[in-house]
Amino acid sequence: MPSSTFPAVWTEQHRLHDPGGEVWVGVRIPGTEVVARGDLIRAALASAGFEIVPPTAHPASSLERVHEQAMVDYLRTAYEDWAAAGYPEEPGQDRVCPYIFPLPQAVADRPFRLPAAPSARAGVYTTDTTTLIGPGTYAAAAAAADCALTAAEMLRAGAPAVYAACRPPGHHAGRSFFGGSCYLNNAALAAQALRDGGTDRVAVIDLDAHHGNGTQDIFYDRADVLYGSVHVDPGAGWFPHFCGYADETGRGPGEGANCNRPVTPGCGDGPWLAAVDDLCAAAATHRAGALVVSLGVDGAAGDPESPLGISPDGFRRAAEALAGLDLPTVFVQEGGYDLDRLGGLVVGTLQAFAAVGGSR
Ligand code: SP5
Ligand code: ZN
Repeated sequence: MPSSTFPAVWTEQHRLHDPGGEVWVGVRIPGTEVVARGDLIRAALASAGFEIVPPTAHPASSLERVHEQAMVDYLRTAYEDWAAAGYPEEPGQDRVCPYIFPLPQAVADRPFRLPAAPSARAGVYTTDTTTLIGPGTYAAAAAAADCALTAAEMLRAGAPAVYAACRPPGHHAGRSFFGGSCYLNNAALAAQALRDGGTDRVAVIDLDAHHGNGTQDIFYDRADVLYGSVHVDPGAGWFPHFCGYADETGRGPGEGANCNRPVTPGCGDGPWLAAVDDLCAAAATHRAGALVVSLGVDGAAGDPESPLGISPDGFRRAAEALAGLDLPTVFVQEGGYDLDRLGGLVVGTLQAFAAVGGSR
C-alpha cells in the first residue's frame, strides 16, 4: 500500500438516488446533495491513485442493528406506494414529500395510527421536507450502507484505514427517523459493525459542518460508542436546529459518551481545530479500539450549506490530529456541496491522514 493512499469503497449505485431537489420553506429548490457529488469524489480518488473497490451486499438485518425495522421497511416501499397512489401524475409530485407530521405533543397520549394516505405516511419518519424519496432512493441508500459496512469489514480483516464514499450521506438518520438529505446512518452502521466484530469501544468523530443528530440518537444511551461532533452552533440558527448543544452529554449508561462542540458561524480554522483536538482527547480517554470519522467537508470556506470557513489546510490538520490517535479508522463520507472543491477536500484530507500513518 503506498503510504499516501488506502482503499476506497465506492459504487455507481449512488446514481440511483436523484433526490430531485428539496422543499425548503415551502418552495421546491434544486438542492445541493446532487448526483454529481458521488462521481466527482470518485474522479478525485482515482486521479490521486486510491484503490477503488465495490461494496459487498448486506441483508436488511444489518441495517436493523441501528434502525427500527419499520423505518427500513417504510424507506424500501415509500416510493412504490406513492406511485401506486398516483401522486407522480400530478405536477411537482414526482418525489415522496410530507405535508403533515405526528408531533409527539399532538399524538403521544393515544395509540399510534398509521395513516392510510401515502402523503401522510410521508411524515411519520422524516424530520423535515428536504429529504425527498425517488424511485432509486432506497437502493442507493442501501448501497451506501453497504459501502460503510464493507469498509468496517476490511478494517476487521486488517486494513489500517478505509474510506467509504457513501452517497446519500447518513448522519442525520436516527434509530427511527431520517432527514437532512440522509436516509440510513452509514457511520453508525460502521461503528456497530466494528462493535459486532469484537472491538469493545468505538469512537465516532463527526467533522461535518452540521450536528449528526442521527448518530447522537443511535448511541445516546450507550457507553460503548462515543459520539463526538464539531459543528456550526444550532443556537445560532443552523440545521438541525433542535439539537447539537454542548449540554447534550448522553443518558443513563451513555452519560459522558456524547460530546458536542458547537462552534460559531465564521469561526475559521482556529476554534474548529481546537474542538477537533478536544474530540480526539475524548476518543483517547474513551480508550477506543477503532475510530469512525464522519467526513463531511461542508465546513469548507465557500460551501453553500455552512458558514464555518474552514481552509483546506484546516482539514489536513484535522486529519493529522485524527491520525495521531493511531487507531484503525473508517472514514465515512457525509456532506460537502461545493462541487468545485469537493474532490480536492476529500482527497486532501485522506492523504494527510495516510501520510502520518505511512511514516509510522
Ligand atoms: C448531510 C448534510 O450535510 N446535511 C445537511 C442538510 C442541511 N440542510 C438544511 C436546510 C437547507 C436549506 N438550504 C437552503 C439554502 C438556500 N439559500
Ligand atoms: Zn452537513
